[in-house]
Amino acid sequence: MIASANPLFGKGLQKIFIERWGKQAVVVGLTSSMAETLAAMESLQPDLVIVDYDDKILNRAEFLNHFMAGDRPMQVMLVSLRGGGAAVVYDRQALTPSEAEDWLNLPNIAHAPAEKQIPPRRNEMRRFVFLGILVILLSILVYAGLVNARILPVEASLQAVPIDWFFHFHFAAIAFLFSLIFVFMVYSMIAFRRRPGETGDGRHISGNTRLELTWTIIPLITVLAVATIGAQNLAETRQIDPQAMVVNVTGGQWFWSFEYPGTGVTSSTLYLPVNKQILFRLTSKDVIHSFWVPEFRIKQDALPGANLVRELRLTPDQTGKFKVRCAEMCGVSHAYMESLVVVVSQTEFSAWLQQQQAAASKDPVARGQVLATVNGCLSCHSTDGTIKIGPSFKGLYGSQVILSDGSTRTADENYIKTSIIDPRFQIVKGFESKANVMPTDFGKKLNDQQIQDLVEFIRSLR
Ligand code: HEC
Ligand SMILES: [Cu+2]
Repeated sequence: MIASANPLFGKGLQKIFIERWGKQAVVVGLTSSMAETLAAMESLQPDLVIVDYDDKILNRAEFLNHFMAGDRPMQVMLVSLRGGGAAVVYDRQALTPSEAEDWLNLPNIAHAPAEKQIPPRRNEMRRFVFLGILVILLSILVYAGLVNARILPVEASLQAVPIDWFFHFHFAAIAFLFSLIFVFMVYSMIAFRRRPGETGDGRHISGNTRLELTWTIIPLITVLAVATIGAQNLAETRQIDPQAMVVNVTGGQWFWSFEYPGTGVTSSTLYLPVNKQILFRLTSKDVIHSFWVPEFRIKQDALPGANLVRELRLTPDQTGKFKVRCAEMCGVSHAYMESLVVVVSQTEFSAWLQQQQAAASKDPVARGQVLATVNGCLSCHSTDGTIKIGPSFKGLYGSQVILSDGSTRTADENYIKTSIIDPRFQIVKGFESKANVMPTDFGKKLNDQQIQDLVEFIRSLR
C-alpha cells in the first residue's frame, strides 16, 4: 500500500515495482489523505505501507500512533524524495521508542506500549553491580586456580623471575576476560531466554557510540601497556654481566654438546655453577635447533653457520638437575633431543671442571694430580715429605713401608692401589690412631683409569 497526497509519488512507485518485479509486486492500494490511509490500513491489511515522508497532509505522529497500536504484523517504509530518496523500514513488532523518536524527528513524543517493557534505570544499575561482583569473584577464583595448578615448572634462573611475573599478569587478564564473558553469557541465557509464547524478534539496536568508544579505548590502552611491560621485561632478561662465564653450545641431529672455552673441556652434560651468569653461544651442526631449559624459561634458536651464532644469557639460581630440550622441530628424533643440566655450587663446579680437564689431558701424571686435588687426597697427604693427616706421597713409590703389624711391604703399584681402594687392609705403622680416617669409597668413586692415574702421580713424586 502506498500513501501519498502527491499522485505522482504513488503512480511512479507503482510503475517502478511492476517494471522490476512484474506481477510479484502487488500494490493493493494508493491513498492520498490521512483518513483514507488509516481506513485502508484496516480494510486492506497490507504487509507493507510505503509512506511519503515529505507529505505534510499525512500527520506523522498520528500515523505512528495508529501503526504502533495495531497488532497485526506490518512494516512501514518511510520514503523521502527530498532526502535523496532515502528510505527507512520499521517493523511494527520490533519498533523501539528511540526508533519511533527518529521517525518523528521530534523529541519527547515517544509513548508506546513497548516502553513499558523497559525496566527503570535503577534496576538496570543494580543488575550491573550484581554481575560486576560476580565477575570479580569468578576472576579471583580462576586466577587462584591457574596459579595453584602449577602450570609453570620450577623457577630456576634469575631471568625466570620477570617472565613469571608477566605470566601471572597474563593469568590475571585471562581470568578476568573469561569471567567477564562467562558471567554475562550465562546470565543472559537465563534472564533473557525466550519464554513460552514469545515469538517476536529481539530489540533492534543500531550503534552506541559510548559503548563503542569504551571497547576501543580500553583494549587499546591494555595492548599498549602490555607492549611496554613486555619491552621492559625483555630488557630485564637481557641484562649483561661482564663477568659471565661462556659456554659454547652446539646442537645437532640429535644431541647437544657443551664446550667450556679455555679449558679444553667438552661435555654432553651441561654443568653450571649456581648464581653466575652464563653466556651461551649457540650454533648448530645441521638444521635449526632451539636451546630450551623450561626451568630457566627463556630459550634461543641454534642456527647452522659460523656467522649466525646466537647468544643467550642465563643465571641459574637454584641447584638441581634439569633437562635441556630442543624447542624447534628438527627431524625424527627431535623429541629425544635432551641433555642433562646439572646446576651445582661454585666449588663443586670447579671440581667437576678440573676432573673433566684431567680426563681430557694426555698426561697421566697431570690427570692424577688433578684427581688427587679434586678428591681431597692432598688435604691429607703432602707432596713434599711433611706429614699431614696421612703419610706424605713424596718418596712413597718403591719405598719399604712398615705396617702396624711390623711387616714390611714394597710400595709398588699393587700396594698403592690396595691402599686407595681398601685403606683399612694395611695400616702404616705410626698411623694406627688414624686408621679409620681415610675414606673407603674411592674404589667406587674412581674408575680403574683414574686409580692408575693416581698411582702414576704418586710414582712421579720421588
Ligand atoms: C681424610 C684423610 C685422607 C684422605 C682424604 C685420603 N687419605 Fe690416604 N691415608 C690417610 C691416612 C690417615 C693413611 C694412613 C693409614 C692407612 O694406612 O690407612 C692413609 C694412607 C694412604 C696410603 C698408604 C700410604 C703409605 O705411606 O703406605 C695411600 C697410598 C693413600 N692413603 C692414598 C690416598 C689417595 C690416593 C687418596 C685420594 C684418592 C687418599 N689417600 C685420601 C688419610 C687420608
Ligand atoms: Cu633439535
